[in-house]
Amino acid sequence: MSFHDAVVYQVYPKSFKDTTGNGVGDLGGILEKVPYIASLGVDYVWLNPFYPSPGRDNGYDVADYCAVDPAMGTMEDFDELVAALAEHGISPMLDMVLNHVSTEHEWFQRALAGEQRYRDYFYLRPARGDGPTGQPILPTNWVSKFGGPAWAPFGPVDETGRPRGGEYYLHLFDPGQADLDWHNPEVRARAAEVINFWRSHGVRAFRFDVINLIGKTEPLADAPAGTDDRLVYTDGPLVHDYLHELCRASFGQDPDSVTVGEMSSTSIAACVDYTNPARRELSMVFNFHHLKVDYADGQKWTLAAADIPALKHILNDWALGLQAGGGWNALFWNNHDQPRAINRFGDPDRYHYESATMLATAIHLLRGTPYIYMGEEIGMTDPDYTRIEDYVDVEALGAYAELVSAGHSEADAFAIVHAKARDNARTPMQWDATAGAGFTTGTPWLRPTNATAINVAAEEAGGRILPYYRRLVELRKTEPVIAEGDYTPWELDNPDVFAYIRTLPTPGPGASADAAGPTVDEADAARLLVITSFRGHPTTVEVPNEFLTGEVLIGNYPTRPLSPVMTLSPYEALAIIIRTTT
Ligand code: TEU
Repeated sequence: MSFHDAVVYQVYPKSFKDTTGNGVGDLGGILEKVPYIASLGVDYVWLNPFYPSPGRDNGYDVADYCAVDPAMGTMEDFDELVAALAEHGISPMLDMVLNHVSTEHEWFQRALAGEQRYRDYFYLRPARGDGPTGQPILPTNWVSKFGGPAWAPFGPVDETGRPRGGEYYLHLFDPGQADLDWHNPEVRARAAEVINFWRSHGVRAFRFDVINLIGKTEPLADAPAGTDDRLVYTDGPLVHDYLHELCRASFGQDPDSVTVGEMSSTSIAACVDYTNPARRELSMVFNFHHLKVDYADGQKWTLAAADIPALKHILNDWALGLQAGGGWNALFWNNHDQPRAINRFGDPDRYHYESATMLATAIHLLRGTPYIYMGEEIGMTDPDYTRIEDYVDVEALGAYAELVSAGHSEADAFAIVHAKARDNARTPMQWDATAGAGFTTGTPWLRPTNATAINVAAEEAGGRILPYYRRLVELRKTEPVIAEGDYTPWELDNPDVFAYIRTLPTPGPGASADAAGPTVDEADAARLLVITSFRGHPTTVEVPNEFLTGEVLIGNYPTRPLSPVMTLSPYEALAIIIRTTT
């Protein structure tokens, strides 16, 4: 499949490069940096939303799906960017936020005006009576992922805060993001129209935001007491029907289309079905289970050391599960919603280079499609913010308020937000050591943190992280075992080391149902042993005898003789290949 040897670079437009001096990134800034993006060797650039938006959720509250926010530029700027990327063989991947729409979008406004056609685009429900203290019992007991109830008054409210029209609308995220009712065929048709509009601008790759929330089972029902309400509305069976319909009506008409679904709180079984090519739904999925191993009791807004054994078992289970079902995984540590992985799973203070490159090796040589989030290729870290006022994200500020109201001290609440906030990943791209980090000549919307030490210019002038990432991207294209080889675990019970073996050609049928893989040239027959230590102290790993005569394909420490039991240095990564051409 065309995307098996691809690598995706994620650009958060608001923080990538500002060309107007207003302190906010724009499309012109991305255009300016196309040569840099091309120098990474990547194939796609995922652009977070740049559409007109009130900005309550940094663009994920879309007010017009088929336009460019004037603060980001013009449609001509976008078309110019597409052409410039194409000159380097790179395709844009656009972010489709179709589970919900801004309450300032025309559709919601016309629903508020009473037009039944548009009222039917949304989940509008009456309260279910009054609770014991006289408060309204909302249509379901669901909560917003940004805090508070998931239902808000639809239209003007009376002096008690109840909607005069007696209806509430569903918003699984911010109240400014109204969930669209995908049971309505017209909503599904409008979604296809949006995608086809961007296809008409040459776009062939799409990322679908929380797309496994569009199949909410009717009638909407409470989550049983004490259970996670996400289980009630996530991964509904209708999601598969709607994705297949969307594929046929839009992106599936292009043989070179590539799609990725962001799957919140999902399962391996569901993701096999979302991504097995025979089902014509999506190309691949993001899942987040591996990024919850530093959550206490599964709760994000807590502090807990990363559980490395759990992490490697999750990576392993997902690799085996999708492989067995012929599915395909997006491989990532970082994105615009996650604190930076180098802070969560590495030690950027004592082992900056080793942590960054070990983490990269761990996923870039896995079975799946790797994503590089802007800045991780130069080892960018979380910011050294010291006050809650440094943070702006709606989710983080909501969490801080809830933590304080739940009895946490302001210092403890800040410490949790400081570790978990999405803003940590959204600080401006650090291009050089100047005051605005080369991002802006104005005042950046978020303060860069350590650009004097960590920036593109420094990496280009002799750094070791950026060259290492470029090598990993290159290897995915030059060593077919990486893109197409089967995955099997190695030393799965080693609590410190995540290791695995890739094999090409894949063993007989049944090991990997991915029948869509290309035929394999015997010259590409190989086995690859990948070893990554997730510890800041020496650890040991066994090396299978067959690899002792192998070639070290890539590693982040000076090579040394291979031995049956090796002591790994802190955050060491090592990949050994043996050519098995018969
Ligand atoms: O994120 C989905 C989501 O669940 C996020 O809340 C994210 O997983 C969480 O913050 C991690 O702790 C998508 C977008 O990526 C995010 O930026 C949007 O805020 C959200 O959907 C609503 O569109």
